[in-house]
Amino acid sequence: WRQPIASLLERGGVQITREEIVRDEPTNNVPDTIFTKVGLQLHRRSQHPIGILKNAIYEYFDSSYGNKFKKFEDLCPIVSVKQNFDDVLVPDDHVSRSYNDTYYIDPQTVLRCHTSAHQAELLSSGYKQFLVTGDVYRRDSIDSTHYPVFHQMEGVRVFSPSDWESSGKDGTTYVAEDLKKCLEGLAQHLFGTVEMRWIDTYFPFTNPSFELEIFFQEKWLEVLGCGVTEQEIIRRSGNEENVAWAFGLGLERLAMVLFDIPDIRLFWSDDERFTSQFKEGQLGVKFKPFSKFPPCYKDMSFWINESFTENNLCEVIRGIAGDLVEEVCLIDNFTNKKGMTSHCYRIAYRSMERSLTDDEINDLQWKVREQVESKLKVVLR
Ligand code: FA5
Ligand code: MG
Repeated sequence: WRQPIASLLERGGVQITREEIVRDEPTNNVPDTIFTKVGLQLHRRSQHPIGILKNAIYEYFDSSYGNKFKKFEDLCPIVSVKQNFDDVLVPDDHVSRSYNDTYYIDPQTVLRCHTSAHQAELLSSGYKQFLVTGDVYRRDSIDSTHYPVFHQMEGVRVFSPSDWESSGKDGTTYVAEDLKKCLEGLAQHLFGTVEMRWIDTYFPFTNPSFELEIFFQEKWLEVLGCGVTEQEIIRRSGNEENVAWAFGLGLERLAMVLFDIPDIRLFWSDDERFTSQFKEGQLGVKFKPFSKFPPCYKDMSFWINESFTENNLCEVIRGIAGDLVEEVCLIDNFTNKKGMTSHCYRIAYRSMERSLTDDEINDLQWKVREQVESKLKVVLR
């Protein structure tokens, strides 16, 4: 199932041609490494940790809300800028709209960067409780918990005045409390007990907004964002008097905690030593690493220019090394008297499946140096 696609992509109900995504036009920034992931729909594989987790979350919602949540898991990941940003009130100058953060197919069309892209339309269609699961795409840095393609589940629940009136609370307070109760219940359903905390945050489409973090491998890991839906979104959907909550879960992050999966790249592995460890419906199984091959570190320093960004660097490296790159980390940064800024990055190469030879890594690093220089127009030191 990981065969690169020649020209037509027809999997999991998504039918897209390569030309539709990787277009030869200046505004298109979708590389082949991303195109080959479109349509794979890990969330619809019942033996894959992402699919197992999705089903466990469905189970929680079905049993807590008597099957009232309508489920969508096959909405096309190619959406308009309007759906992805405008409809959820993302301001015109918000960083997430930039070509540095989002994959653009053309100036009006993107690979969705969150499942929130479907919120407004579903609300306008009259759905009051729904879950949207899907693959989402982001230009991002490289480490064990970030990947340019990952999966989210969006949940939305709309309340009408009769739901909160008798509580003596205002709609927003009531709905925010219900949201936290719902997600704490979900965490308990999935984990039993787990160390977690709420953080106040900002999203353009919710107010108030929160993030949930879970303690994992000695660090706090952000697993979801949520909040009370901005009233403007509700108003536009024609339910002025109602109040709603919404959340967006990062399924890989939750699955990492749940199954003890140490690196996000593993979700894309078709190595049987990974895939055979997971069974449909089995939630508690802890992943047993079948290898921990030593990483190999390579440093590179260069003078940056105005257009340099870390996301561009990471994409060049990913384009050459694919999933053999584990982490890209800025380890030194200084500006000289002439005002030139130098960055030194440490690249960690490591395969999840086998040991890499020195020759192989040197060859990768050589190509990385070449392309970083030619594509990013930086000056190697
Ligand atoms: C959002 O995407 C919001 N749309 C979530 C939301 C929905 C908020 C509805 C309010 C209401 P954020 O960018 O924080 O928020 O991403 C949500 C989750 O996706 C994160 O908590 C994290 O678990 C996961 N995530 C984000 N970036 C990556 C990445 N590069 N790799 C893997 N998981 C990621
Ligand atoms: Mg976040």
